[in-house]
Parts: sequence; structure tokens; C-alpha cells
Amino acid sequence: MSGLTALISGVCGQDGTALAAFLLRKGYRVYGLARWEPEAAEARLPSYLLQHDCFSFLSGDVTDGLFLARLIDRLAPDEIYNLAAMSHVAESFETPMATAQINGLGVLNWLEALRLHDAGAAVRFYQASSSELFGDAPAPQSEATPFRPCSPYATAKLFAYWSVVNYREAYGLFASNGILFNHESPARSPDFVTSKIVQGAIRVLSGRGAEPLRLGNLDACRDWGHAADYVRGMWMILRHDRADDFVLGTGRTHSVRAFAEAVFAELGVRLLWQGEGAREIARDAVSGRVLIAVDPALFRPVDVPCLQADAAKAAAQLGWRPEKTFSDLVRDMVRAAQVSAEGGQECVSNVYVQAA
Ligand code: F7E
Repeated sequence: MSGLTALISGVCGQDGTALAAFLLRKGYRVYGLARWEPEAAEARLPSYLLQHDCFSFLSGDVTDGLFLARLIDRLAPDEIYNLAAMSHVAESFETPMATAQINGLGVLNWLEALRLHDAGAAVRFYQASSSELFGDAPAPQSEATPFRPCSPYATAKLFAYWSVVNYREAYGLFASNGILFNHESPARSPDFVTSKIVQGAIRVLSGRGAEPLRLGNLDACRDWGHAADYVRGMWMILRHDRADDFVLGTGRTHSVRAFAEAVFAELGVRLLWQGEGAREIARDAVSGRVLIAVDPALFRPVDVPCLQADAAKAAAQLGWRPEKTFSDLVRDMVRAAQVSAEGGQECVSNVYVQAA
């Protein structure tokens, strides 16, 4: 047993549930924080966590700094993982103020609470920074690449990133940024393109939905890894002998179009692309049926063109390397979605968190 106590904000999300399960297996006492009321949180948390003796759920909001200060006082955590965020890049263009409050000032609330606490410097603080910080900076991107954020989501995360660095340098806080590239899993919400494609492909091919799957920018390239590798990386960043900032990613990049091809191939269908831009479609190469259509309403005001990690620093200093490949990710997501489509969602999320 580690005997350590961790506090995870944003515990109901993909990373929060997987990290909580990972730390519980390491013998941590885990407090999971989210803005949901307990009944709503219970609906989002896998029973593996809810039934675990060393896991407790807490309702609360990172925009309330005094609440965070009292929480640190009461729980005396050894580690804080700040995963709470408005995480939808497209939506951030519609809600820039709320995004700045949660993704920017929310982080400052944690840092101030730690600075003002007698034991704050002994608490290890992890900030979920993002490859979105790089925006349209040329790939591959490492810790040395200048940031070029392209959305209200990313500009708020930029403020948070530099606040972490500033509080580390100014006040000696053990505060680290994990600059994580896209990471997905069977628990990913269909608000994100990978899960939308997986669930959409199963729906379209089942014949239940006659409508093709509608997607936005097919040319965007992302460095997609498996979330299980990334929650392990978060923990490795906080167990490092000093606070620092690390890029975590696979080093490989694929377009949205290539991700769709891989998903349909996993389901036994070869796609045939036709047309360009807003008129592009993908047909089943055998039947000719239209399976995917571009919907310009899904284009973002500005999109990040290509993300590809150079995670050499994490490999050299933490010994972190992703264990799961792109093919593993696609297969895991497709299999889980097939089980879920047959009514086994709770089973899927429990299997997923326990495997993380
Ligand atoms: O979009 C394009 C879209 O929403 C990926 C978050 O976890 O990772 C995530 O941010 C790409 C973009 O993720 C659709 O335009 C095309 O180019 O899956 P996404 P994201 O924006 O990269 C980073 C690292 C984070 O930090 C974020 O919190 O796919 N795309 N068609 C689409 N995207 C969506 N969502 N839906 C579409 O229909």
C-alpha cells in the first residue's frame, strides 16, 4: 500500500475514472471531485470506483477558490491531479468566458490555495495541459516548441500552463504540466471525433440509421494514443524527483479520414472517398452506399492542422513510453462499442477502468 492520498478533479471524465482506478490499485486513498451532484456523478462513475472502500466522491467546482482551499485543509492530499476542464475545443468558441473561468482561473485557484497553505509546497500538483497549446506550430512538437494556441480552449490552457510554471518558480510549489496529446479509449464521449466515428460506424452499418455519419474537417491530423498509457504518465510525472513539464504522445499522427478508414476496416468495410472539401463523401467500396458525408456546420472557426508529439524528454527522464498502438486503440474502441450497442455499457466502463 502506498499510504498516499490523491485528490482528482474532473473525476467523472475519461481520464478521471481511469486515473482513480490506477491509483486505487497502487494503494492510494482517492478523493474524486466533480461539479455534479452525487446522484448525477453516480450515473457517470463506474461501479468499480463507487464500491471501492478507498474511493470517495465529492461535489465541488474549481471556480470556487475558497472551497478548494478548505478541501486541501480537510483532506491533506499528497497529490492533486487537476483534470477538471471544459474540454470541448469546438464548444469553447461559443463559451469563451466560461472556458477561461474553468480552464484558466480554475487552475489559478488551486495554485493560490496551495501557496497560502502551510503545507502547500509539500503537495504535488499535476495540471492537465494539452497539445492544443501548440496550435498551428510545425510538427513534431516538444517542450521546446513555441506555443501558438488556436481556440479559446487553448488560450485558457495557455494561461494555466504559465501559471503553473510561474508558481513553481516564484513560490517553490511542486507543480507540473503534463502536455498530453489526444488520448482516447472506450470511455471517450462521442463529442470527440474518435468515439463519434466508432459509434457512428456501428450505427450506420447496423442499418438502423439510414443517414450517413456526418463529420467536419477530415484533413486534421492528430497524435492519438490510448488513455491507459496517459494516466500512467500523469502519475509518473508527479512521482518524478522534481516538478517539471512533459510532453506525452505516441510520435505518430493520422488524419481524421485515416481514423475513419481504420474503424470501418475493423468492421470489415473498405471506404472509397469521392469529392473534395465540403462535398467529400465516403462510400462502401463494395455496395456503393454512402457511409460518411462532410458537414460544413462542423468546421471550426480555426482548426489545429497537425499534432505529432516528440516525447523524447518523457522517455529519457521518466522512462515513459506508450505501450498501446494505434491499432490497439481502434480495436479496443470498436470492440467496446459493439458490446455497448448490445446493452453492456456498464460492463464496458468497468472493464476499461480496471485495465487502465
Ligand atoms: O477533434 C476534427 C476536429 O474534438 C479532433 C480534447 O480532448 O484533444 C481533444 O481536442 C479533430 C479536430 O479533439 C469532427 O475539427 C472532424 O481537428 O476529437 P476532437 P480535439 O479538438 O483535438 C486535445 C488534446 C484536448 O486537450 C481536448 O480537450 O477532429 N473533426 N469532424 C471533428 N471533431 C469532432 N469533435 N466532431 C466531428 O464531427
